[in-house]
Amino acid sequence: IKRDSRFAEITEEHVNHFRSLLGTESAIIDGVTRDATDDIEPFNGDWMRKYRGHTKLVLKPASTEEVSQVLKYCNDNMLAVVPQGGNSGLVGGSVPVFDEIVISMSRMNQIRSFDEVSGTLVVDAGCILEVADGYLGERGHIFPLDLGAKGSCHIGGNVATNAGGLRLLRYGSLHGSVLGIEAVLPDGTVVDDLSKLRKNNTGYDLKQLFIGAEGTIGIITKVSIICPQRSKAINVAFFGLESYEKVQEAFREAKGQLSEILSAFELMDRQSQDLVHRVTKNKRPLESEYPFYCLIETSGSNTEHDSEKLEKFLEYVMEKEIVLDGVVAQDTTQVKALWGWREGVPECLGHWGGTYKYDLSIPISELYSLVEETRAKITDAGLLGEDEEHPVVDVVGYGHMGDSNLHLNVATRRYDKEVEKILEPFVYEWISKRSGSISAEHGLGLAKKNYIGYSRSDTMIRLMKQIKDLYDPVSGIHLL
Ligand code: FAD
Ligand code: 2HG
Ligand code: ZN
Repeated sequence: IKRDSRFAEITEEHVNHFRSLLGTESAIIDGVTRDATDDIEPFNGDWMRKYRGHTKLVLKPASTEEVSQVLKYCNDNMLAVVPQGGNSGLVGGSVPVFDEIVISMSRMNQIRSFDEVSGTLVVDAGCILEVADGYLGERGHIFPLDLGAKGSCHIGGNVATNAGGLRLLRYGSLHGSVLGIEAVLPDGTVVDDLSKLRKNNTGYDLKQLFIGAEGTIGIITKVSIICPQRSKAINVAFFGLESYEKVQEAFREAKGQLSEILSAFELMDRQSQDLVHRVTKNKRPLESEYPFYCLIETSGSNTEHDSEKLEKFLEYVMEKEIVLDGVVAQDTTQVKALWGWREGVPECLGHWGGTYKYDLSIPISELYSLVEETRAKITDAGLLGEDEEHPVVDVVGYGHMGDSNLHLNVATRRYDKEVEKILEPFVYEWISKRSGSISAEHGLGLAKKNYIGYSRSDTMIRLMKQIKDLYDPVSGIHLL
């Protein structure tokens, strides 16, 4: 992809303007008039070490008013921007791949209000997810989203990507829990829809457009969100199973028997757990190894009731040989350790170099066969092996079984064109044939932007372009 030549190059005059606008020195990392190589570095990289940015200017506004002034000026002067939250995204959407100005939300990180009766939290977009959840924890509540990047991702970034995470099964999508949004359009207009109401059927629900828009129509500055009660009783179990058919049976039983207390049902294949083990060297949860593993979490309000339910469920699935072996965490340390085998997968996979990531949604019965087919293709091409000559370490599948969301990951020693040629468009075509989604929860970003047609019809893409044009007529259709 080429830089859009309609956009202006940044000059000293622009930088001086931003300096007068934002006031303090700490609000600007300036590589235009000064050497800021080290400071600017983190804003030009990404978590996967896959994308490289070339920004020379990072702006850190401290208020909605400042975001509005910055965007208006950039719009008037044809300066391209990219919003950046915690920069934990997995599709390259937050990286200034040309020379865009990074609008970092990191200084807008206050918790604005919390209503303990309704559970409504209002936060700035730059608030880190774990910080908000910690705050809620002290008040008996929980953030309705949890994911491995919680220590760095921002709530604004979560909403902009419509992140799914580990407990969507229980708490639903952000499209349901976000009650209001304040955002700034490219021309500086402040969209003041920071409602705290659960119900509001007065016209179009425009805030939904910003949820999952990945910053393409504006920058989210504040979010109001409904947060559930934190459960007193949390149990985590970890199982070994002999086949993907048994995994499906276990999921059906878990839904039936654990019903309202089931809060997560995660899937990991043997290959994913082997790689975690090779990196962490931690003691495995089960004595033997199995082709598949599941992690089940329950959360409820009554310890005795929950334990009884879980025990009955365990007895049943073991007796029917749906599950071959299992372990239940006995304390919070063990809960964390078991979750580590699931949450640690993305990080451990990156250990050898790079990972090709596919975040897919397809009907649950076919979910795993794509992993097997992909592994066979990579193996047949002679690309998978133990030594340096082979680019691929392994092909693994894991993910949010409860949401029919598979993460097909190909762990590699280096990003390699030959590997890529086998994976794409094969994976996208496979998904498209089954009317699935090529991006279930991570978004399009730069990685998937050209593949949207595999999951959306021409009509849907045309409607999206019309919305983009409406809110951002200057950079217009080029972003989609
Ligand atoms: P960034 O990466 O900074 O930005 C993401 C996108 O949103 C970019 O396009 C950016 O321009 C835009 N953006 C950021 N802030 C704003 C804003 N305020 N207004 C408008 N646009 C904005 N994702 C899941 O869905 N589920 C998971 O389980 C999950 N687990 C992960 C585990 C790990 C270890 C890692 C590294 C990532 C994981 N992710 C997961 C992906 C990622 O964490 C999420 O996409 C997260 O929501 C991104 O938030 P962020 O603040 O880091 O956003
Ligand atoms: C997860 O569920 C994340 O762990 C990351 O969504 C998935 O790295 C991936 O492919
Ligand atoms: Zn995920």
